[in-house]
This record gives sequence, C-alpha cells and structure tokens, in this order.
Amino acid sequence: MIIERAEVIVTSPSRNFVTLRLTTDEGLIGLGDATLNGREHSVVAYLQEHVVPLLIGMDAHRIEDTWQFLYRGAYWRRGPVTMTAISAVDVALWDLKAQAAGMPLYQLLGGASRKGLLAYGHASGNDTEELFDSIRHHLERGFRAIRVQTAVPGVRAVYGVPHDVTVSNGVRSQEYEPASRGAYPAEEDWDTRAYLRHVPTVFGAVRTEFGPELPLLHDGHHRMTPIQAASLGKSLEPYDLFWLEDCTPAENQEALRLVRQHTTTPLAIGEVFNSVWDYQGLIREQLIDYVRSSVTHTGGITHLRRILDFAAQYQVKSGMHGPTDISPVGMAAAMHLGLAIHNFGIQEFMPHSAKTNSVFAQSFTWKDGLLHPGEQPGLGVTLDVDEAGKYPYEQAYLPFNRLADGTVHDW
Ligand code: EZ4
Ligand code: CO
Repeated sequence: MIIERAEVIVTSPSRNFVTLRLTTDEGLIGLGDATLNGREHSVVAYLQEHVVPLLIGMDAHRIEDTWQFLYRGAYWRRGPVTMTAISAVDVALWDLKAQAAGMPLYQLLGGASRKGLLAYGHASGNDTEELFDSIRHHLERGFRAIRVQTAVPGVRAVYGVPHDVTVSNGVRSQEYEPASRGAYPAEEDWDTRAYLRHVPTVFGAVRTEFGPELPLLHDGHHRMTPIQAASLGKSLEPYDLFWLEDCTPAENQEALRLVRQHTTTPLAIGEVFNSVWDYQGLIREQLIDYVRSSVTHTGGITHLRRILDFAAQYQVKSGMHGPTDISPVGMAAAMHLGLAIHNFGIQEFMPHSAKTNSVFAQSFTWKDGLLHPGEQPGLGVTLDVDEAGKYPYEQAYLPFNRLADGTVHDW
C-alpha cells in the first residue's frame, strides 16, 4: 500500500477546515484532520512544504514508524503546529489501514468497549430563562450531559455565550462559535471576581430546575489563578459537577496541585496541550480526572492513545475536545478511539452545520444520547473535493479578552 498522492485541502463551509488527503496505489483514500483554529495556514504550510514530499512513495502500513520519523526526524519537538500536522498523517494512515482491512477503525484499535459514547452539548444563556431554554433544547436533541456557560452581570461579552444572538423564525442561535471571520480578533471582556460570585448561583438554579441526575459541566477557559480556581471548585461542590474544565492556564502543571488541595470538584484539562509531556505531572500526581486532548491536536490516534493508556494507570479518563473546529474527520477519529479504549469518560459534541456536512459525508450515529462511529471501513468519512472547492478559506480569528482597565487577559 504505497502513497501516491498527498493533498492538503482547505475549505470553509461555515468555518475553516484543513484536511490531509492521501491516495494509495490501489486507489484508497485516507483522510486526516489538520485544523488548528485561527492558525490554519501554519499547518497547511508545515504539511505542504515539509511533510507531503516525504510521504510520496511511502508504505502506508507503517504507522508507528512514520509517526517516529515525523516526530524525531523534525528534531524540533512538540508544539501545536507540529503535533497537528503529525496527527493528520497518523489519522489518514489509520483510515487507510482500516479500509485495507475492511473494518471500521475501532475494530483495529481492539474493538468496541461500550455501546456508544456519552456526549455532552453546550447550553448557555444571557439570563436564567435563556439558559433553561437552551438546556431544554439540548435535552430535546438527545443530549444526556450538558455544559453550562453563562453571561456575567456587568460583563459585555463572555466566552461560551452567543452575544450577537442570531434569531431565525423566532429561535435564537443556541451555539457559540468562538472563531469570527474578519481581519482582526473580536474582543471579549473579563472580570474574574464578578464571575466567581455569579457562577455558583447559576448552577444552583439549574440544579433546582433540572434535578440532581443530569451531568453538568463547566469550562473556566484558563481565566483563573490557582487560588481563584480552588475557590470556584469549592463553591460548586454542592452542585455535583461532572467536571470543571481548564480552571487555570494550562502551561503551569503545578497550579493544579493547589486547586486539588482545596476541592473535590472533578477537573478536566488539556484541550490546548499537544503531547504526553504536558500531562506527565498532572497524571502521575493524580491532579486531574479527565484528559481534554483531541486526536487532531495531539499527534493522532497513535499519540493520544499513549497518553490515555498512561492516564488509565491513574484512573484518569478521556474527555476529548469536540467543538466545531475539530472537523468531521477529527470527530470520527475521536469516536473510533473513544469506543475502543477502556478509560473513556465523555465526548464533547457540537454538531457541525449542514454546509459542513455537505462537504464531509459522515457515517456516525447519534441515538439515545450516545455517539457511535458507524460500521463503514476506515473512519467512515469522505470529503467531496468539488463541494469543498466552493468554499474558499476566509480569515478568522479566535477572540481575545481585555479586563476593564484594558489589560489583555487569558481567553
Ligand atoms: O475555545 O475550540 O471546550 N471547548 C472550548 C472551545 C475552544 C475552541 C478553540 O478553538 O473551550 O470552545
Ligand atoms: Co474548553
């Protein structure tokens, strides 16, 4: 199984996606997601200029060897651009191997460990009424676990809550899409003290309305200091969160030690991590409960599986990142891996738009609150190149935060 062609396809059906498409001498096509939200072209260049020339003529069966060659052969280790590029190659090779074997990828990874994947959706609101509507809307769409994000009184625009609310047929947009198209990033606002006062009251109201059973999650999006995060974890304990995500900026693994000393609220971290080394202390010291890394940004199936096997020794589970900026190809990879591993925790799931789905045909199912990757050989995703060509790249940035005095804050 020799790689004859390697193309990097950039398309923007609703949002930007980068896909590596490998074609073998037998005409099989393997896909890998290479989307790095807001910095897409850095991975395009990395792949096109430095990786594609190495792939032509290569034996597509040699997944481990190719991973080591790209990782060690680059000399420069880790980093989101490198690890996203390696992921795209790795996932495309797993897709090809599974198609060659005539099996859905999860079978090659050891077979199904469960019926399907518990997935959580994103509910949010500017006030309690909007938030409750959004939670009901997600429950009606089959979600059995809900992430709750809320506006903060006195703060104009906050992560996780659609602030330019689009209304069609009297229905407000329920999904927050952080990347905004344009020549300059959107500015959001932040005030940690106001947030810390407000969030527990919102979770109290949600528990009163929806009862004790519903798994609830929350994303702190890297904004707190360790002691602030400890305080939030403690004040949320009565509401029994499934997890508190990214409570502090992730670069400093030691920060989680302080948070952990003060709260039993489960902690999830790592959507911006890209290698096992970012998790080493966190997992070994049991400072977190869930690994947020996606297949797309963490060196593919090969490397994320290695992180999750390490995590399993410490009863740490998966909680793979699954916003719309993980393409349908990346989501499929996540679903196959999540179905196969023993220490699956939960999968984030933000359904893609109809336009995105017109470019990427998928075979996953969503039933009774569970995702399943389907039974097509390989990943089960195809890319319609003609359709993709209708949606050229559009510049888009993630927002950034400023405090009231104008200081840039973590977004
Ligand atoms: O901000 O995917 O948990 N989900 C998140 C996402 C991230 C975006 C960044 O590209 O934090 O909304
Ligand atoms: Co997050």
